[in-house]
Amino acid sequence: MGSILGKSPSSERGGTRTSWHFPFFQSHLHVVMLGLDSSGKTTALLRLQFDQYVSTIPTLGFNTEKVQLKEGPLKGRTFKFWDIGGQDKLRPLWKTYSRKTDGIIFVIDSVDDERMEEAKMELHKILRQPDLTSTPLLVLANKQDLRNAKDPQEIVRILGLMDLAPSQPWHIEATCAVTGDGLEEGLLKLNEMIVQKRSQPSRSSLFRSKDSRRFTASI
Ligand code: G3D
Ligand code: MG
Repeated sequence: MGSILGKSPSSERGGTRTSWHFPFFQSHLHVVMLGLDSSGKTTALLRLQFDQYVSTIPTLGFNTEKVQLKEGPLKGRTFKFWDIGGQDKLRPLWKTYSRKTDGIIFVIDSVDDERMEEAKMELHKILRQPDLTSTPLLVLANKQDLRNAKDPQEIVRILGLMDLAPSQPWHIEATCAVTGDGLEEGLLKLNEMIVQKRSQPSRSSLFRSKDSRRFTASI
């Protein structure tokens, strides 16, 4: 799995990937965090914000937090995260808060076999929104610390990520929100997809073939 956010020495990161990540002088990136209840959205957000594990209570509406990364290749980059509750009665909110978002993080509980199909249905439903069909998507295959966690390749298959619109850039990252493993790597990929999307002259020229889709499974 990836390293803990903010704990990796910069030398491990190569030290050269800096300014090209930030060609747009925008104060922050707007990112919504979606996923079924208890998948680990709030834990991931608090981990990013405080660089330590913070216990959560079920999110009744949404949390919003601005997080400026202090270390690593994205040092200085600010994300404004909207962590939307995942209980079924709150899911209608997803659409509202996803409008005009720069990126979507969809968190999966990798041991929750029973609700994978439900997660798939909700993911495809939200991505069918006309303004989201080319929005960069980061899937966090969370709870990889637990025995029986499905690996990212299996989750790609179950969620039908290969069937997403060709215009949809996506990436999947294995994570443990409790330790923070994989979160930084995932955000790096999301940032890259956002930057790439913005630097393209038109949406139609982006990610035309399946070959150009983002898929890695780092554990
Ligand atoms: P949500 O915001 O998506 O609804 P939460 O989910 O962040 O509230 O997390 C739900 C539960 O999953 C919490 O446990 C939390 O500690 C746990 N959790 C989140 N991420 C991980 C992970 O990567 N690994 C493990 N083992 N547990 C995780 P409780 O017991 O407080 O309900
Ligand atoms: Mg929550």
